Amino acid sequence: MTDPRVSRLSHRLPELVLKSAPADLEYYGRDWTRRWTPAPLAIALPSSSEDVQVIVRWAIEEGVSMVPSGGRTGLSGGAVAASGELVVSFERMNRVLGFDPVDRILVVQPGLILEALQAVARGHGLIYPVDFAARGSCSIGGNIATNAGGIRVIRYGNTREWIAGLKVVTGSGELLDLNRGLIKNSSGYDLRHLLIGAEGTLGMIVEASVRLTDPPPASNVMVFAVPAMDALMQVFAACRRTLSLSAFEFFTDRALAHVLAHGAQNPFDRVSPFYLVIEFDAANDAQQALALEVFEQCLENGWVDDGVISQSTAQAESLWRLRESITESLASLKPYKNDVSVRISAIPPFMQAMREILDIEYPHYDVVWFGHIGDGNLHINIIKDEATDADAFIADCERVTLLLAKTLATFDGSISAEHGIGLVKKKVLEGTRSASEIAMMRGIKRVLDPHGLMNPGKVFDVAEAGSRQKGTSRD
Ligand code: 2HG
Ligand code: ZN
Repeated sequence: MTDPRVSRLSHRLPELVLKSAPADLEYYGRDWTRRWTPAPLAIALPSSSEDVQVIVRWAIEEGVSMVPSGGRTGLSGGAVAASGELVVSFERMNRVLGFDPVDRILVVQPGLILEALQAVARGHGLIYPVDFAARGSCSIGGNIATNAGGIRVIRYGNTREWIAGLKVVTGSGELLDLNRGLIKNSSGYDLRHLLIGAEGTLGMIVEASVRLTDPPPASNVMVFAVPAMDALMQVFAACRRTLSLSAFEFFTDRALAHVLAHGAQNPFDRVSPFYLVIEFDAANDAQQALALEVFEQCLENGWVDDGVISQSTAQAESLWRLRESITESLASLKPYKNDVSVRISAIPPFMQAMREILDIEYPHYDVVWFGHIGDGNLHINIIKDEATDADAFIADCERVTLLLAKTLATFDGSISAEHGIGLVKKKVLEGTRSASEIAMMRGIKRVLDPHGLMNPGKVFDVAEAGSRQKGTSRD
């Protein structure tokens, strides 16, 4: 039997697509974290901003919380609906609304899949440069809500850099039209930037103006096998001095073992503890020659054991697969994910400090390091052993995350570089943001979401710990 609140919504918006079959609740209620049991009230699939406004007004009257939903590829539980929320899926709002070649701005709906957006940009002779492995499933709305980063941040920055305007429905049902594609706009607070990275806790993005840019020159990819942790950033310095980098990524032998077991091709004959994937401009012979010079310099200095430089597009793709398929190769093992960042200059001592903690704390788990080392962003995935049960494993990882957060604080780092806080990192937000910053965030939420219905329980609880809490997580 349909919940009477859902019937009233359907009555108010007869055209609205609503789903509440058990398989739909399961599918739309979870994200890639796979940790929480989905339990949404229902799924609404609006087709316009007006629909979203009607939904929010209904939610206020009924006191129903809402979870905005894109591709649900998030790794922090930001799109999880586990406590009777209405999931507002933007799946049907996935159109390109316009393109202006002078402004080089593409206006899109939030449900547009990143890969489709990139293809539209290429069709206009331009690119949308934010890119990552989940491109085929994640949506631009979700990318904006988490200020997603990815593999080319070193050259192009995060999603935030590319958002020229946003239309947003706030928690009071108001439609805001923020920045409107302007390059220059010094007229007070830039609310657009508050919404970017807010994980849907302040409002729902219903339209985005996305900036495009010129395609880069032809590039090439090389993978270096690196014998020691210390050498990683020596190689970085050498590459950055000489080459024009568009990606500088790393992974360990453990990550390689998982991707090889998952079907990737190993370009090396022997195992090294670390690997670097380096993408650089290679539009002519001189630029290619520079890459070889850097490689030789790294070999001479003992920073690199071996290396492979791609000779074709197919080989470049196969080298990229070594890095890009890590998440997928680990997915069935349900790893506990860390997504931490420090300033690039702090990477060597920070990695050393992390390694000491992890060696002591996780002697029996498989610890898989990889990430965007050229941006100061490390992903450390922890994989449970067979003997430990799932709840004990999470409890153990959360205990160690508190230790990591303390170490991060000494390096002025962040507990979430690009995945967001969601539910997974909520307990350690204080490790990264001061108490007064968090109090201000709560204040901002009260202004934009006065009824506390926008993705409640994500990032932080509405009420401070100790007072009555309105949250959705079971953690
Ligand atoms: C990546 O860089 C993604 O591949 C996913 O941010 C990282 O699975 C992860 O921990
Ligand atoms: Zn990443």
